[in-house]
Parts: sequence; C-alpha cells; structure tokens
Amino acid sequence: MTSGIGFVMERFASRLLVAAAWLACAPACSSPAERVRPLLIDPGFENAVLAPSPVRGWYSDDASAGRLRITSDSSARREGAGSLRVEVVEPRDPGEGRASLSQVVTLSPGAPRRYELSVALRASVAEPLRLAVYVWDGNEARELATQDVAAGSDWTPATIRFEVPAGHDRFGVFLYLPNSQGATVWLDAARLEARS
Ligand SMILES: [Ca+2]
Repeated sequence: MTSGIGFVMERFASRLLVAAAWLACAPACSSPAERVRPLLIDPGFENAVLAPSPVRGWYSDDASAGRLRITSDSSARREGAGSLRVEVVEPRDPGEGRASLSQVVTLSPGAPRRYELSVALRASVAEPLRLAVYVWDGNEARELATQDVAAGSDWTPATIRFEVPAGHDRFGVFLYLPNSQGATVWLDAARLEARS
C-alpha cells in the first residue's frame, strides 16, 4: 500500500483524471433513460468490451490507453457466463495513481440515498485493490466510502455502504487495481442495493 504524501498525491491525480472523464460526458452523455437508471450497468461483467464513458457502463481510460488488457474469462466466474479479467500490462508511473475501472450512477428524483455496493474479486497478487465511491463538488471529488481488499485466488467479497449527500444525484463507483506489471484481477457479481 502507498502511504503519506505520495498516497495523497496519487489519489489526487486519480481523482482529477476521473473527474475530467466524468465531466466530459455530462450532460452530453446523459440520455433521459440514463438519468432514471437506478442501478449498475452490467453488474455481472458479461461485456468483455468496456463502455466508451463511465455513464454508459464500466469504463477505464487505462484500458483505452493500452495499460490494461481486458478480456472475458469463462473459466473463472462467480455468476453468468464469465468474469471480467483485467491484466495490468503497463503500470502507471509513480505519482500518477493507480489504474481504475469506474461507473457513474445517476439517481432518479426521490430515489433512496443509502446504498450498499459489493463486488466479488480475485487477484494474482497480494497487493490490495480499493473499492471507493465519490461525488463531485465542481471539479473536486469527495469520497463517500472506501475499502481496501486483499483478494487472493478464491473469490473475495468487497462491500461498502454509503449515503449520497443532499444536492447530489450522481456518484461514481471506482475499483482501483494493483499497479504491478502482470498483476491480474477478476471481477464479477457487482451489486448496488438501497439500504435503509
Ligand atoms: Ca459474470
């Protein structure tokens, strides 16, 4: 795990990158259907091709930049036909944060504010993954919840609960990957459910 100032800078850099991608899509990428979508798109990671923006499904600018190799893996699955296999082909440089997969969720008016997010993980390395949820105040990301998970060769559940603050109808779900060349992570069975 990274710690101290380096960790803060890493997270700041990641947030700026994600915020840029996120803001670039809003509102142009938001159709009326997306504005009322309450839950995750492709929670079972059945699509081997990532979405072109985080409001349309699982997204990663690291994948489009060639830093990640994304495939569907039918031999390692928690549910459905397969899991999403993510291999780190080219780690980010020190200080540039970690690669991530993300998805933006838009709440419909009157939707619940408290949620539980979970995902099943496997990893080829001991380096932990990080599950996190953010909202944005302008360009500034505000973390609502986070958890580090050291996944192994068996499916490991990661779960966090959070409350979407008043004045926000969108939040981002992020999964930060290990930053080691060749590290491989499998993702499956994500859930986003309202909690009282
Ligand atoms: Ca699946």
